[in-house]
Amino acid sequence: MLGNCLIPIIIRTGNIQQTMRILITGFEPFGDTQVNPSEELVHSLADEIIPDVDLTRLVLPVDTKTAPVILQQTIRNNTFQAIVCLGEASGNTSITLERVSINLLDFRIPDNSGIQVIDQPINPEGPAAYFSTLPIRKIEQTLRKHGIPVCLSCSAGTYLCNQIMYTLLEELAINQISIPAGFIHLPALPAKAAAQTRPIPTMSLETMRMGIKLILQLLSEASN
Ligand code: PCA
Repeated sequence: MLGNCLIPIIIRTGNIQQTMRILITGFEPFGDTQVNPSEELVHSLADEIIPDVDLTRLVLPVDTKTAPVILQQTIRNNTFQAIVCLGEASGNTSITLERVSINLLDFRIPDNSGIQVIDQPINPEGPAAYFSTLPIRKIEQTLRKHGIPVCLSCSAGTYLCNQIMYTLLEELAINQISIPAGFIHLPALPAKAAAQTRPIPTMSLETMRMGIKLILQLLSEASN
């Protein structure tokens, strides 16, 4: 006899959606960039609720020694189901989906700790390159459909962004973690163009934010 006890019955209907744990990273300012769009974007996603996405946000230093270690530790201490790393590529006109990272450091300018690495491999024992495992073509089509400028790129450069992309993909490959992961470069923010007389292409934070939200949605839908 249960008396007055109420026994809750939970009835689930339709698809049971899984929450997807995604890591998104940006970089602090560097060189002549006062405000890095990737850092702004990562901060701006704090108040954003993306259905079925559990987002971890991280801003990395532009430091060749510490940035890779911070990223590796974050990956090792968590179980992410997708990882998207962001950085600024001043001069780019579109959200740029990097296809490949190469095993080379060749800095045009020193990093924020004053180190300028020239002609060195990231890992002397590592492969020449790692390819992005993000669904790049699908991302490109989705952004284009929504009127957001997007392009594919075959070079993430030879500075910190390339180093972080290589480190990310190497960490996952060595530990046999098969998740979508890769690097996306962002154009400069309008404030950077306004601060100088030389014309440079820019994109508003709002447009970038729309683009990155669409990418996170697409990753979570693809996993369900
Ligand atoms: N862009 C640099 C490093 C940090 C950033 O935002 C790059 O493209 O390597």
